[in-house]
Amino acid sequence: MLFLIDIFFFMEYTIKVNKKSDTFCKLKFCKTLCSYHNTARGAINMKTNHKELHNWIKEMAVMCQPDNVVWVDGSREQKESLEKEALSTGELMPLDQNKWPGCIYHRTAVNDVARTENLTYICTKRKEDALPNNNWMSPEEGYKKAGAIFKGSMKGRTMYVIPFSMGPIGSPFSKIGVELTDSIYVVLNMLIMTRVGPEVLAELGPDGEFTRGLHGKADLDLERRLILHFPEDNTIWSVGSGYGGNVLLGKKCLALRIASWMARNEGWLAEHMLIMGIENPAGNVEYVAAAFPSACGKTNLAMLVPPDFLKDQGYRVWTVGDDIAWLRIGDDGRLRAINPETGFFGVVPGTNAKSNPNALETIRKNTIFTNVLLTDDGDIWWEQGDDPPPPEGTAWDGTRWKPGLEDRNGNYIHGAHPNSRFTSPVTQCPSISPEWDNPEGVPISALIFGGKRSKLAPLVYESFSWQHGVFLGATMASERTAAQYGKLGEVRRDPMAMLPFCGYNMGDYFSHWLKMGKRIKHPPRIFHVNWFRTDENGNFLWPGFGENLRVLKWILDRTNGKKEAIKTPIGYLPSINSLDLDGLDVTTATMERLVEVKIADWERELQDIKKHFSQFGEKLPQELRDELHSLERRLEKSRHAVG
Ligand code: GTP
Ligand code: SPV
Ligand code: MN
Repeated sequence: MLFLIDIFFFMEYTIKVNKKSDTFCKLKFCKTLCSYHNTARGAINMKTNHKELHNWIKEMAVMCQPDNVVWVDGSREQKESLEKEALSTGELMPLDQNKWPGCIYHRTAVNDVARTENLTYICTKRKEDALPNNNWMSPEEGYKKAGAIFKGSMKGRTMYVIPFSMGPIGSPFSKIGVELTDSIYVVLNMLIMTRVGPEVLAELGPDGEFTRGLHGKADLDLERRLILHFPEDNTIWSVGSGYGGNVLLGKKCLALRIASWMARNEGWLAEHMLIMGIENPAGNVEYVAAAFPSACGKTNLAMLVPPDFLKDQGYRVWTVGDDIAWLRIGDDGRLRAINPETGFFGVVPGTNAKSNPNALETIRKNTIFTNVLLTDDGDIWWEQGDDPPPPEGTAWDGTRWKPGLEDRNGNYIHGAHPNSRFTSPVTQCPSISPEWDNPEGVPISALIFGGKRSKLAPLVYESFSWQHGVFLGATMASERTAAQYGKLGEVRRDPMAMLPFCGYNMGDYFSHWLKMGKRIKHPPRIFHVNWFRTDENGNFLWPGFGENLRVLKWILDRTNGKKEAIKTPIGYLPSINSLDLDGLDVTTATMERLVEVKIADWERELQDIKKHFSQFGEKLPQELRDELHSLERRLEKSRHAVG
């Protein structure tokens, strides 16, 4: 019988189940195994003789017991038929096709609207390889716990097999994954976010390395939800969720947590960074990559529209990526970056013609909208968009909604969830860079860290060296906003914006960054920005959005040795005169506050950094201790100088 199974598995998927195998199918588990060959429409080209891949799919199917196994081939026909199916079951909802051509709507379960960091684990043999920045479980326990939830969870459902590439197929940057999922919503998102199709299997060949991703919705019970990463097995198991970052396994799970592990072993960097090109009036394009924590403005910056004053001079911005960057040292001795994704999974609320016109244009067609407000005539709406609220509709949680609704405590009730998202192809973005899928990546001139700091951090400053830049990244922090739980304004350290995404011990991660710097012949300079400094009334001092280009201009001028800077204890700062502020309505007094370095505040910050560093113990690289002491000395000196 085993022999029979093997024969079947080496056959192409176009072969229909014949009479003989029909009897065979009556045997235990064989329903699943036979339908493995019984292809979906359009999956004709999905052939592979990768034995390990077949064995793994078989094993997972035996565990999850789906009724069918269907290969996803990236074809338009299959996409359309899956959409139709999901619309018929209510998994997706239609939108007015005149207003939103090619767009569909999805609502997640009410308890399933954001990544669940508390249920996300790194499962390594040794605990210290994952701590202190991750939840840890042993691989045995992880497989056992999640396995018990997966067991039989796909009965009555179809298991889709999605072979995908993160990065251009065949690029030295790229990695291949295969996601098994019982969610059509996941399939449709993956088709936008990653490269899917027979080319991926061809690239994989008979024995290529791939990330094994298993996702199952199970019963969407918060108590039975686990997002597990097994970096030693190149495996991800995600069960009990249907929300973006938990289930689109190519994104945070592979492209950051698993990839950061691979990157350390292979000598590159996998980062939570946008990538953008800035074209000057002479037509030269220079690229920067920037790491800001979730919901701190990566998508906005990546799609920046220059203010008229700079546009008229000939400045242009090119979007390469808005969330993830994979960086390698090129033959030219520069750091080069690719965006491994092919889509944007962006925050909807707050997207309007003023804040992000390019995003607005991007999401007009062929977009999946998740958890925004749905009107009865197939239109959608979100807070801080351009349109006034509709008289009524259905909110993200499925309840009836109308403007002015308040809860018992008088709080505003949202129509769209604050973390509602759009999924759109990057190619629809008006500012998409012609280099966005260059398999060699783009050369990076500057790396930028940033977060929301209402008080402390100046608008922009430059590190003294790569090592000092790593210190800036390792100590960066962001304040909790009203939308997050925890104490309002409380500072959370989020090194390199990777706290929820670094798949291994963060002390080792800092060491890896330091090592990388030594290997790059022409390293990019490292900067820190903060668009979020406020006045006493909580108003932003800096206009932000398009005007951020003025800061990027200063950054690039610095990397080209063109602008003077003022040396302060925390780094190099621009003098107000060195920033191009023409045509900008910001007073000199405000500018002075934006670049102010208050020594007393930084001394308090220093104490907090010490606490932050102490959690890494022995793993904290000596270089970062040195940087801490140097900062302490510079602050002391400066305090004495001031008197
Ligand atoms: P993730 O997709 O979760 O990783 O988020 P992101 O980093 O891409 O954040 P996004 O660009 O979606 O922005 C989040 C919020 O920051 C939005 O509410 C924006 O309005 C706000 N924001 C972005 N840029 C600026 C800025 O320059 N100034 C101010 N004041 N707010 C900004
Ligand atoms: C983030 O939270 O950083 C996101 C959204 O980009 S998710 O894909 O859910 O992680
Ligand atoms: Mn993100």
